[in-house]
Amino acid sequence: MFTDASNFVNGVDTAFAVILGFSVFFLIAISAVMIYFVIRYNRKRNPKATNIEGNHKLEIIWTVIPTILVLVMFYYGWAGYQPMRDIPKDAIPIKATAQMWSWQFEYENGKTSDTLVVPKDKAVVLNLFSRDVLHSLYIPAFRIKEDVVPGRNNQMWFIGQKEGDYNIFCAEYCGDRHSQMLSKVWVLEEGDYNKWYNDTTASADPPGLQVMKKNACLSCHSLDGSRIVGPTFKGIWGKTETVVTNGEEREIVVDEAYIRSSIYDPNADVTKGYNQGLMLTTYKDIISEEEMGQIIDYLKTLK
Ligand code: HEC
Ligand SMILES: [Cu+2]
Repeated sequence: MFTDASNFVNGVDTAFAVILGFSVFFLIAISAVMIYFVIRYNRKRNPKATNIEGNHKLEIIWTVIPTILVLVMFYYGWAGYQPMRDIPKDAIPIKATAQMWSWQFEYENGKTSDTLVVPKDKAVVLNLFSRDVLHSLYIPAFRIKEDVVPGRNNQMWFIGQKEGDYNIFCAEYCGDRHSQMLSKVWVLEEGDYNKWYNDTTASADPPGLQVMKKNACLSCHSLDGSRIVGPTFKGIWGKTETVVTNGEEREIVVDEAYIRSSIYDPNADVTKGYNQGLMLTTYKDIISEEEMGQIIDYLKTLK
């Protein structure tokens, strides 16, 4: 737990230890004094209570000492936090996109990955975007967390200092499968990183599947027949289905036009038994005509 996985571990852990230290000290000290008073001043030993009125010396002591203690805690908190806001100019920029319920990382050369791969000992800055709702990118081992807010370009940065893989969580409740919004950071030696970065061999997945993985379609639609948030894609092509259009139920056969409208205008026909409004209101700006064709070709193969 206490490793130097990133450049922020020390600062955050020091602040944590200082505050925890103060808290434990006062827990013990206050409890001890309380127990002592209960015994020393009980009715038998001290039948007549003394009424103390005003004591300037005491007032000053119990104002000044806690003020100093609080400022000490503030100092360590600030010293740990401030460097997080100070993003180095030469940091490697990576675009991090959050969407219900997956992460997507895009590099300067256009390479995309659902795992965050970074070189060891190099500053990396994540430019955070959300396609839908509030998320929060949290890497506990690195001691960093930053909200991902739609319409706002938050940033976070770090230096991975130890090779290995570390968990990424979403730390802002974002709906049904929030707890499955998981990924990893891989910190690689620079040589391995460059090899990974420059390897642009196409993935072995069919193009339609790649498009759907990239756009997190599969966090709501299964390929194996199971129901997640939306209907499964297994056997979808040519299926007869009941949909609700403007409040009216009607039967349709899943064809090209129906799939297009389900993606470009998801709320027009809502599959019976499912909630509307879960897909983005339209994928028009996200999925191109070419990609739409690839998705349709792929869905045809899912018997
Ligand atoms: C956040 C969850 C979610 C995501 C992400 C999502 N969908 Fe959906 N999708 C649904 C739900 C719920 C329905 C059923 C309600 C409706 O028709 O709007 C649906 C319906 C559909 C349908 C109609 C299915 C049928 O059997 O009638 C298609 C086709 C579809 N989605 C394709 C996609 C594609 C392609 C993507 C990725 C670009 C995607 N969806 C992303 C939740 C999602
Ligand atoms: Cu999330």
